[in-house]
Amino acid sequence: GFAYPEQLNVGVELTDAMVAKGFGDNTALIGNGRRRTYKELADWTNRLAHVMVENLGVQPGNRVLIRSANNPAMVAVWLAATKAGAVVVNSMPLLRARELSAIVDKARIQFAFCDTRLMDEMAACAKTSEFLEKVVGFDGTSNHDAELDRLALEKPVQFDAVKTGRDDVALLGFTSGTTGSPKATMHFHRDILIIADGYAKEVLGVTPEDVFVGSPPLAFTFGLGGLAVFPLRFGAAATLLENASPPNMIEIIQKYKATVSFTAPTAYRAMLRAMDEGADLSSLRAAVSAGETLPAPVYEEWMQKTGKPMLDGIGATEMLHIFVTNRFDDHRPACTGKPVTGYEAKVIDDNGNEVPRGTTGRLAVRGPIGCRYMADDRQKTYVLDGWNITGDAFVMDDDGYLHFAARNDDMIVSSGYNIAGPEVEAALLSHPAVLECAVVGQPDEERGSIVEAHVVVADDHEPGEKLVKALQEHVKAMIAPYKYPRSVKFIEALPKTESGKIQRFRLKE
Ligand code: 3SK
Repeated sequence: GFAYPEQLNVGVELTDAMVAKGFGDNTALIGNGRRRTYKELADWTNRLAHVMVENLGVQPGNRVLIRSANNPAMVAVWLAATKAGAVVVNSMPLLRARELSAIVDKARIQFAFCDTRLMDEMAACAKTSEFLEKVVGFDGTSNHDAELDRLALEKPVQFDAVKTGRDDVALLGFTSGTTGSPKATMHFHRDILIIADGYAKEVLGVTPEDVFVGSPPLAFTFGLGGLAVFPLRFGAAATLLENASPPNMIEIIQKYKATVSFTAPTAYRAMLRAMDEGADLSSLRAAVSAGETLPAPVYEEWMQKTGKPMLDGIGATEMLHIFVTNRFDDHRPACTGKPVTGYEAKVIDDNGNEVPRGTTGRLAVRGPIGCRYMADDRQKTYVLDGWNITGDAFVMDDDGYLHFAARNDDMIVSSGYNIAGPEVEAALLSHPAVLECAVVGQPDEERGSIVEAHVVVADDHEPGEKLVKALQEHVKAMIAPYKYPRSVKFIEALPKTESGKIQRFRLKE
């Protein structure tokens, strides 16, 4: 098991405690062309925490939203708010006002810290919110040219962090689920250390010499773990990229000799092609793949080119991070591996009974971190008898290895983004030309899946290329642009059951 003191503040553990352990001069964060040591990060976060408490009135337990792309300032603001005892929601930079409002309302957010470059949608959300009290800008480029930064420069570099308990909630991880309405999952201070002391230590063997790189947003717990918690827990360095397109990642890997990468198969494919063109990615000692299934050819080509396995893993926002994974010395193609030490896994049928090996069923896991939905009925069906019933269908082979079969719900995973089909449908339905619609995921070589909309056109509108473009633009304007349907098909009527339920599976055929 994991033993942590009763009083624990993860913000302190990842900064001041690292300085006390002798890592003060190690590089902690690299971003916006600058390096920050652990000592600089500790000082920075302490100054910010002073502002949050003294100038803004943040109290322990207050809910705080952070809106930013991945950059060192976002990490510093997260750690500072945690030191101030706040409960933090990290949000994605592409979210629009209506998506932000859903999060703000669900979590009753009182304070928002927003990269000044992303203020428009935040301000639009604040205008209508009954919960938000203060929206304060910070400078994501780390030039200290915003309100939060300017106030921080006046503050001392020591801060008496709030004495949170190890079982106090530190973080809310948002997941849109199948309905598109956001659900918050609560994570304690200790949970954030467990993912590092469990998975990152056991499977990756992180050392202070490591340099991390990757693409998932810090707003997604996959990214927060892989690009902030894991490096900072072990005195390693994290490179943070606002634009983590494959070419940018490849450049950073070569420039900083990155050793551990966290991304999805789409980006690994691009890295393999770059290697063909002469890119030297030999500094990478660990390549973690999650968010989409890892196709066997990508795993095999990586193995052949680097001599090392790509580490496929599966996690969930509900469980904070990866709970089933391949390992350097224990891995197979088209296989997600075995539970992380401390976790158990089984495959069950709809009645909760374990199915025979070789049979597809729902993956259920239990271990040191469990799902806690905030005020959501789904808790009753997600956690049964201490087992967390994930939304994924798996097969366990005769040797106990787990193989992904399908997602049980309507989530579409495209280039590592989780997109709830019903949310895209709602956006489409608000266009006057759409009478009815259904959105499904279609397999795609590049992106794993793409969003495909099947649309029944209203009488007075003409189906055609012009309408496809108009619908795509409409969705991009309503919700985060990455959710737009890349494929739009017009049909006479949607396939439905006798009781009127749309049969989405028939649209996939
Ligand atoms: O597998 C995933 O989608 C996931 C979700 C949250 C955290 C970590 C991972 C790998």
